[in-house]
Amino acid sequence: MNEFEHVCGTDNKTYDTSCKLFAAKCNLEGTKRGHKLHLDYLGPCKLIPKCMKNELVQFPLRMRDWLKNVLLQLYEHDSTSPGFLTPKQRFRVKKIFENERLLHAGNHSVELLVLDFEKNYNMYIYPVHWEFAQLDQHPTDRILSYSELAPLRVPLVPMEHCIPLFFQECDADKDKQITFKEWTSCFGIKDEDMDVNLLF
Ligand SMILES: [Ca+2]
Ligand SMILES: [Ca+2]
Repeated sequence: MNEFEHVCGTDNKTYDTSCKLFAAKCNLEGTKRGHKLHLDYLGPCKLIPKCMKNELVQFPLRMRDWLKNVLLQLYEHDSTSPGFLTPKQRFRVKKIFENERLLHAGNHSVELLVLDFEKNYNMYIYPVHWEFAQLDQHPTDRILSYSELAPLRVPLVPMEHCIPLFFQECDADKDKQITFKEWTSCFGIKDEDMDVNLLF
């Protein structure tokens, strides 16, 4: 059995493959346990350290920076072999790219990230919108369900132990879904800067 195929379920049990997990979920269909069983992260279940309050505060800062960097990388790939971004997206990222070159790329300290967010707030608006649109596809209804969040959380949880708590806190009304407004506000985007046009 390939170690890399193992997955950890939200019941904190290791399954040999994601198929086995979904088979278990199928077998439990109609039960509360089945309803609550999801793929938590890739790899066997392991002890994930508790996310501390100060780490949780830092998390959106690092996540925003990460989203921005992902977009900038796509932009660079797109410059040599087009197709990664639509012309509209390209135009938006171009502005970020030109500003970002003034900063030094790389691993920034939390203090620097806080400062950068205050100073270059506008640069972060689009990456937060972009990631929401990437995830909100099944269906596109401006709400993220647990399974829509999975592509983001599943590969990251083993490295980013604050992700589960972050999403829990993001879900301000605790209905197990993250609306567009909940998403933008947990990344520090002001209400007046929420723009549905940026989702296309
Ligand atoms: Ca959706
Ligand atoms: Ca919610």
